[in-house]
This record gives sequence, structure tokens and C-alpha cells, in this order.
Amino acid sequence: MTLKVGILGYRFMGKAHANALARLPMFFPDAPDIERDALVGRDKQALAEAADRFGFARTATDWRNVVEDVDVFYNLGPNHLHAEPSIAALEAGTHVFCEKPLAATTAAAKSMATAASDSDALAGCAFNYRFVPAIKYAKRLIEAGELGEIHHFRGTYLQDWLADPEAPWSWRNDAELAGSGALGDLGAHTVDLAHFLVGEVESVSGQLKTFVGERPVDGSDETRPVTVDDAYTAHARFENGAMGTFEASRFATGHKNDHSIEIHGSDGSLRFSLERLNELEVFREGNRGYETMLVTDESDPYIDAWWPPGHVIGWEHTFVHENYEFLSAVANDGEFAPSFADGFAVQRVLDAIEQSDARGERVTL
Ligand code: SOE
Repeated sequence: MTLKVGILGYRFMGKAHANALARLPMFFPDAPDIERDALVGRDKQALAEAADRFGFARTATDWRNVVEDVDVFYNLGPNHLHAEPSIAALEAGTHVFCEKPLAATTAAAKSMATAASDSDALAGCAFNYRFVPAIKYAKRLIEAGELGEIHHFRGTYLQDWLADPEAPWSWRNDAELAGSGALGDLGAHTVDLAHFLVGEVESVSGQLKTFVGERPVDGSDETRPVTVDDAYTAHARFENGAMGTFEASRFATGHKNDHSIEIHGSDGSLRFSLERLNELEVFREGNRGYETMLVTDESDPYIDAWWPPGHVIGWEHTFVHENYEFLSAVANDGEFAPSFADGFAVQRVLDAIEQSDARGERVTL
């Protein structure tokens, strides 16, 4: 079976997913055949150049002309654009893969989850860090009971790209377009991993902070207001009794893209950092400290598709893994996680953190 694919968005995430589609035949030969059909965007010239580079047959400036003509629609646009095209595609029976966070608001995320539930088509949310071999390995350790009863989850996502007050304004700085700032862009990933590895969040108390209130607009003398958070912190209680701390910042000088988690259980602990994504640190009761494992053996998740042990993989490979899993589920009429319901569950935690910050009190979901 050949799946005809249309993609809305051709910049950063467009490149990451187009690269993943191009890698599939070489590294995952049992993946379904893909026809890179339509690339959707507004700037016709930039779109044509991207379509040529990414190997797409045609371009379109209106997603309405694409969602019913393809088998799979990728929504890689800015967060405020996630709902309408994805819902229209699902209502037309087109499978949808949507970037994270699911939406700019909880209400929009709920509508998307409902549309996915009502549709025969498959919908997935592109939380790519679930598809890091070391994270999959961590999931196996926890499910095998090797950490025992989980007591703590600690997740931070630290970047520094806005520490310079002169760094230009972008849609990620606008509440209407993005929904929130570091909370939704980065915190969404951490909350999803917490759900994946530990379980559902019961209550949170959090705070948001905006360090720089306006930024220059590229190519003009104007400035535009920053109406979202630059950083957030939160404490959480999980339904299973574990405790959690969450943090993300775009002002964490010294960190480029450091998504780190640490989990402590009664019988052991684990530690992971995206800046060393081929490694997992594991502490087992009785050892003197953490052991650093290189998760690149053929028996480790996804590694047999790539290279011999020790020939490390990178950030882009997580997109190949998630595309392989989603498109295989589409072709085989299977299931895929994270679903839109999973994306909506993340959005509810983000919303509760925002509510807690606004009300100055703990919020139960
Ligand atoms: C920007 O913060 C960004 O590209 C996020 O949007 C991605 O989800 C994250 O994986 C890397 O950083």
C-alpha cells in the first residue's frame, strides 16, 4: 500500500518530518510506501523551494484543498493552526499526525480529541521524545519493576535561545498563536514523558514568569509584546502517589536543548539527558552510584535499523522512529500512542499549571 502524504508547514518541523519520510525506505524497509504529495504553506516561493528540496510533488496555499485528497495529513503549523485543519481532515476520514502541543488552548485540544474519537481515521501527536531508544529502554525497566515503586519524577527542559533580549519576536512569544511559551512548547514534552513513564498527574502548583516583555520584530524598527511565559516551574502529585517537579526555561544560559528527567523508585533510579541522548544512567540498589549505559545495542529499541553498537544516533532519528510507528499503524489499521487523547491529557496539566499560577494555589485536575 502507498500512503499519499500532505504536510502543512515546511520550516523547522517540516524539515524534521520530511527528512524522516525520506529515511524510512532505507532504514525501515517494512514501513509503508509513502508518496510525498502536497506541501502546504503561505509563502509561495519559499514553499516551492522547500517542496523541491523535500521531494514533494506539489504545493498548496490552502490546506482545505489538501486534507481530503491525501491519506495522511501532517499538521506542523503553529499551535493555533492545529485544530481546524486536523478536525477537517479527521471528519473527511484522513489520518492526522499533529505536532505538539496538541493545541494552543485546552478547549481546542478537547475538540481535536473528540474529532479523533469520532473518526475512523487514526490521529497521533508527535511527542518525539517517547521514541528515543533510551526512553523506550527506561519504560521497559519501569514496566519490568526494576525501579520498584516510583516515588519521584523530576523533569527539566532548558534552552537559552531567548536569554538575549534582542532575540527577535516570533509566534512562540504570542499567547494567541502559541497558547503559552516555555510551558507549552517545552513543558508539554516533559508532561508527556511523565505520563508515559510514571502515570497521570492528580494536582499541580506552579508559577510562570516572563523575563522580557517585548522583542524586536525581524527586519523592522518595531517591537511586539511577549504575551507568554519565558519559563515555568511546577510541583505535581501523581495519582499513583509519586511526587513530581517540572521546569522549563528559554533563559537557561549554558543549555541549548537539554531535556532531562530523573526518576527515583524504591529499588532503583534512572537519569536521562537529551544532550546525551544515547545514554541512560541507571542506579540499582546495592551499587555505589549510577551506571552509565550506552543504549546502542542491536537489542535496544530501534537500534537494529541503524548502525553497529556505539555508532550513536541523534535528535533527527527520533522523528524517523515516530513516523515509522505512526505510518505503520495507519497501514496496518493499528493503534498509535501518543494519541490525541494523550495530547489532550497533557494540555489539561498545562492548563492547570497556568490556573495555579493565576490563582496562587494548588489545582486538582
Ligand atoms: C523550540 O523550543 C523547539 O523546537 C520545540 O518546539 C521542540 O518541540 C523541541 O523538541 C526543540 O525545541
